[in-house]
Amino acid sequence: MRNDIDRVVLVGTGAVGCSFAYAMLNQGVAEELVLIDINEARAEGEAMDLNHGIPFAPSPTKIWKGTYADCKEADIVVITAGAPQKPGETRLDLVEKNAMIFKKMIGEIMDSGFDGIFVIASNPVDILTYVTWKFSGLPKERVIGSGTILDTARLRYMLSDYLDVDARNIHAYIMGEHGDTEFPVWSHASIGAQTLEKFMDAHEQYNKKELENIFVNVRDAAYHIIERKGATYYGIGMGLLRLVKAILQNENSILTVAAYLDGEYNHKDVFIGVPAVVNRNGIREIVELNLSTEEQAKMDHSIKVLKETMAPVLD
Ligand code: 6V0
Repeated sequence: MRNDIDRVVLVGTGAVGCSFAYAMLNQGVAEELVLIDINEARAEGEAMDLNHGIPFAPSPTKIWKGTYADCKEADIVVITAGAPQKPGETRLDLVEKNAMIFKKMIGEIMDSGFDGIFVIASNPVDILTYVTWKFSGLPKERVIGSGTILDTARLRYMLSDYLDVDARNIHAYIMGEHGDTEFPVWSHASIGAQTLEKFMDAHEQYNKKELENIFVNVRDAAYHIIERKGATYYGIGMGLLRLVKAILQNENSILTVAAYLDGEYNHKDVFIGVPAVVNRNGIREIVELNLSTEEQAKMDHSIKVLKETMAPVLD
């Protein structure tokens, strides 16, 4: 790591990786962006194409197709490599395929002398974040999964659309696995500083039964998008940019990311989507909400499913 120049290495220049790279260039958040992909021609082509946007960017970013040796001086390595979900396939179906890819890839990155922060987006993200932590040997604070950052964004957008309030004023989280067992934390949702419940009570056109439909649409959004266009990438690309910016600019922002639980929410030894304070050192702390009994049961279930799925790939 160097203190003067921010370098981000992106491994996986597919749809998600390039949406993130494009967002990075547009917001000028780092001086250097290195692109790595097993398909080297693709990484090279993407670097060329992105470079041609530099005259229009807010500040210059040096972008090139690199190798794992470039990770040595990286502040952050973002991983979006791997097989994507096929129609009808759950994120957990991807586990074995992507865990194998990850073990090899993390080894190569660590061999470079990398000593920064990992940001993982490949699915199943909670499990691959654990695999990254285990095989990198880095402290838990410096391995972060995108977790439910996208699901939370989807919830905020859909609530904003229903309630006709700016999504930036909707404070509501999706927690748990980034996948079928995730859950909304209605007990701590607010619109500005007012509870969601009070806000809805004050407007007779809103029906609380609609909240369940909104959550189901959030949970199943990836399936709906994949059915229509084959993949999802813009939302997560912007979510990754938000996370990387929170790290590089030492923001102490609260984001729902996959973080390592060490007793929080009554669980240990698992990475899962929880609100956490993110800064230049990675995860500063996990924000522990006082979940309702029902929400805690959903968290317990989500962790049980993750641990059961993860066990065979950790040997
Ligand atoms: P894609 O467009 O197929 O891109 C994947 C890229 O990874 C390709 O360019 C591959 O060549 C490359 N790749 C594969 N194996 C290796 C390897 N061993 N080393 C280097 N590069 C490799 O997929 P897409 O970009 O759509 O998705 C990438 C991952 O992100 C998948 O696992 C998705 O499931 C996951 N997503 C995660 C989301 C989240 O919220 N965390 C959201 C959407 C997708």
